[in-house]
Formats: sequence, structure tokens, C-alpha cells
Amino acid sequence: MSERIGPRISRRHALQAAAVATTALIAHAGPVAGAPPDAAAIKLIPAPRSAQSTGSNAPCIISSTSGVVANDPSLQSIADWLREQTASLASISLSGGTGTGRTIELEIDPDMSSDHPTSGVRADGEEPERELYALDISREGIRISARTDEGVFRGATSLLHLITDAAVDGEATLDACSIVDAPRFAWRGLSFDVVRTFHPVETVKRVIDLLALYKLNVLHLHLTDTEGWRFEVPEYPKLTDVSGKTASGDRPGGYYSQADYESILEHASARFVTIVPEFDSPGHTASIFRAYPELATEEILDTPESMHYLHPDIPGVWDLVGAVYDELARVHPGARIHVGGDEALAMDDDTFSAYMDTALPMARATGKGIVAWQEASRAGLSEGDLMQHWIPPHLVNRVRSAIEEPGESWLDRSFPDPDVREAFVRLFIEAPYDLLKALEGGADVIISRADRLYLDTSYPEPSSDPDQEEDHERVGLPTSVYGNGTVQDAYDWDPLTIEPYLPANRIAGIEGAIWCETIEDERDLMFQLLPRLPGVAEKGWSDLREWEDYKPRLALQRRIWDAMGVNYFASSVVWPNENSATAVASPAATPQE
Ligand code: TNX
Repeated sequence: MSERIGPRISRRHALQAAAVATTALIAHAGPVAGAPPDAAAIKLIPAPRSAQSTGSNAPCIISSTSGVVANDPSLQSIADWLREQTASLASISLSGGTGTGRTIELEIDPDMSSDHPTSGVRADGEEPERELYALDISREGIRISARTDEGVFRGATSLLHLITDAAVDGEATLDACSIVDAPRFAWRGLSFDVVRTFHPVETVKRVIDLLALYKLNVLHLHLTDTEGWRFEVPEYPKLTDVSGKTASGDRPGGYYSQADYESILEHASARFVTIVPEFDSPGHTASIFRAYPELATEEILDTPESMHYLHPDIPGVWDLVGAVYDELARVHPGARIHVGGDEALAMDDDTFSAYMDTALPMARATGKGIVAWQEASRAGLSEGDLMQHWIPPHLVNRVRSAIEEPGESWLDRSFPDPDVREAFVRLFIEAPYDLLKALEGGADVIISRADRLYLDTSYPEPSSDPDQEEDHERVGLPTSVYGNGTVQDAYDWDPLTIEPYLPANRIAGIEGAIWCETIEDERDLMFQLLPRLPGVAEKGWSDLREWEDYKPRLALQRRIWDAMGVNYFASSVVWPNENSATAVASPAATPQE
């Protein structure tokens, strides 16, 4: 692609751009193959849709003499956030007013528009274009403008990265440039399992901080599962009194009180992250029966917990389901709730459909839209619903060849109970039709393909840090479960081509997932999230880039993670060994040193 898709910007921005006679293109809206060799000069993740260098001899110096000012009261909290983050990540304390040095101006510009379209669906129901922003850096100062406060926040995030990257001894020298940027997809999220391991409020907030840092805008909380229940429902106190105390194995349980939950929602909203809560049913519901065994039959309770399910004909089931949906809808300001629907292993098709035929309208009746795992499309999804697509073709093929294999296969060894085995086989054999069923029914699709986007897969590549050997061995599901998972594999794909029958205009967005069977605490969690999470963010935000262009930008991120004090896997694919890792990272010491 030789022609550049140029940004269409407001009159004032156009004048500013025209004033710079020697504008050089340094980043590109299309694949990097068509971009100039220095496209990676703007070291941002996610890569901006367009960026122009506006004179490399006229840098802007940011230091503690610089101030942050906002032209609209709605931007004050963003100005405060930027100052706080610049102090903690770059060790530069900006002043709250104009200061004596260069000023960072935050402004609402209602007329801004651009040629970088954002498609898909937002979790808060707002229009997809609201994250568009412009960031102008010149010798005279810095201006971030956008139509909305959220757009200004995304721009402030870009600036925070640039300052942190360049910070040396309390000063950051930034090259003059002009960025006009907006996401490719509206829904960019992470699904986070807080059941197998209960993660305290502070950990959830740190995950939200990381999402915001990479411009991800959805945190899907998987709040209920076989092992525990994390969300208070006043009419059913035993859900938390009993199942709030349990987790996987002998791990400590826990649940979020209403006050905890409010503070999580507040933290998320200040960072423009929407929480999408999941009540997973009809499978994954053994935690309900530990609290209210009268809602199951003797027959169901006699099966392994992984086979337990909510039966649509049992009296009382719908009172509970309705109460949970109503409470989720009441507490969450977002536009959607997640109804689960995955792996209802012991249900025959008719019972599953009968359950869904009542559950889905009941969830929609709360006034929220719904999201459901892909298996729900077997019962029928409709226009306005979102289907979360997770099963990759290689999993289906593995199951197919195991059935055809003479003698004992991995399936027989993994599922000695023939009923569980049969249910598991059926789940995967039918998976290839789910996408078409969802599209036919009118639902749009969130891409969550396990082989690219499940971040709890063990890293197949070694760590370049010998001290990580034990953690590397212990944490992460085997790659045979979800597929390959090197940091490069997780990056080398394109949302527009990953599913041949999925039209671009039916993609709501993309979502990574982190399940916590092997993750015991925040250290393990961060070890699995980083360094693959920024790749999820770039797939959702940026036009297609190549690994070679991404890798050096990713290598730089460890400076931020060190400043945040979070753990990460020292992938040998990104940092070939400790010495060369230091060589590609910023020459400056980390702000803490
Ligand atoms: C499948 S992915 C699940 C989760 C597990 C994960 C790993 C999906 C929708 N369901 O319940 O945690 O595999 O074992």
C-alpha cells in the first residue's frame, strides 16, 4: 500500500500542521511494510494510527518546571492523574498550573474528526468514535485535544509513555511530533478469573491500571464458577457466606463486598475502563449448590462438580437467576452483562436450549445488553447480543484425532468418566458451527481465540532470567491445551483474517483472557499477563504491524513495569538474554534507582 491514509483534523490542527513545512511521515495507518523504515520511532504501544515528525531539532523539554492545565473542568481529574503517574513512573513532578517551563494543555475540541475509523461495539453503549485524540509536541509546548474526556485520557496515556521512555534525571526531551490517533476496534478487553484464585481489590485495581496504560477499555470479571462465588446478592446471602469462602483446592476464598465493589467501579471509571460482570451459567455452577443444594437434583449432586448445572425445571432456579441478573444490572453502570453459557458438560442439547431460552430474555429484561461464550449460540443468539468466540480449530482437530485413534488416547486418560468424556467431545466437535450460528442469528462477535488471546498459557520459550525457572515450570496451563503461546505467536495474527467467515463489520472487538487454575497470587498473575498483554492491546487498537516493528517497543516496557513494581516473564524471545535486554532497554536508569 503506497498511499497514506491521512488524518482529517479540525481547522486549528490543520493550520498547525500546514505551518510545519518539512513534515516527515514516521508512522502509518496501514501495514508497516508500506511505511518508512523509521515507523517505530514513536515507541508507543499500542502503535498510533498516524504520527508525523514535525522537526527533530526542536524538541520539547519536560521537567518539574512544566505544568499541566485543562481548558475544561471535566479534564481536571485527568490532569491530576497525569501528574501523579508522571511522578511515579518517570520521577518528574509536574506542577498543577502553568509552571515556568513548557506547558501541557488538555482541551476539549468538539469539532475534531479523523479518517481513522473505529468499528465495533463499546461495553458502555457509547458511540465507538469517542476515543479519538490528537497529541502535538513542539518546542513551545504540548497540546492534547479530543472531542471527549475519554479521548483526552487516551492522549494523556500516550504522552505518559513518551515521557517515561525519555526521562533521565528528572527531565524528558521529547521530539516534536503530531499524532492523530483512534482505536481500530471499540471493544478491547481482558477477561479475568477471580474465582479459581480470589484476587483482592488492590490486585484488581492494579490490573485496571495496566489495562488503562495500554488503552484497553473493558475488564470482564468472571465472578462465579464451580470453585467459588465473589459477588454479593442480598436475597441469596449464602452465595457469598458459603461459596465466597472457597476457591480452587485449599486456596483462601473471598468476595467483594458492596463497598469493595464500588471502589473497583470508581477506579475503573476514572481510567475509562468499563466493567462487564459475568454470572456463568448453566454450567460452572457447583458453588450455587454448595450454598443452596435444594436447587439441584440428587442426580446432579451425585456427579463430579465439573458436571453440575442449573436445570431449567427445578423450582426456585429462576428466582435465583433473576435475582443475580437484577443485582448485576443494578450495580454496574456499563451497558452489558455476561451470561456465560460455556462448557455445560452434562446437559443434553434440549435441556441446554430450554435453559438459555429463559435465561437470555431474563438477562436482556434487566435493560442491559448481553455477552455470552460461543456455546450459547447453539441455543440461539439474536441481534444486539455479543458472542465471545474462544475455541480455536486446532482444539477441535485434537479432539477429532483422539476419537479416531485406536487404543487409549489423551482423552481417555484426561476424562476417565465416560459421560464427562462424551460431553467434552461434543462440546468441541460442534464448535466450528458456533460462529456461523451467531452471525446468522444477528449477534456480533468478540474475538477471544484461546490460541492467541489466552494469557494463562505457559510460555513455550525459556526465560532469560535463570531465577524464573521454578515459576515458569509451575505457572501456566500446558500449551497443548490452548495452542502455542510464545510472545511472538500471541502477536503474529490479524483480527480481520483470523476467522475466514467473520466479516469485519461483525467484529465487536477483541478480548484476552486469564484463567487462574495455575495462578495463585498477584506475582503469578503479572507473570502471565506480562509481556503478552500489550500485544492484545495493540491488536485491538492499531493497524497491522509486524513483529520486528513491535518487538523493540515491547522490550522498552520493562522500564514501566519495574517502576510499577510488577512482575513479568523475561521472555527470551523479547530479551534474548539479560545483557542484551539491558542494551535494548532505555539507557537511563529506572526512576527508582
Ligand atoms: C475453559 S474458556 C474455560 C474456563 C477454564 C479454561 C481453562 C472458557 C469459556 N471456559 O472455565 O478456566 O478452559 O481450564
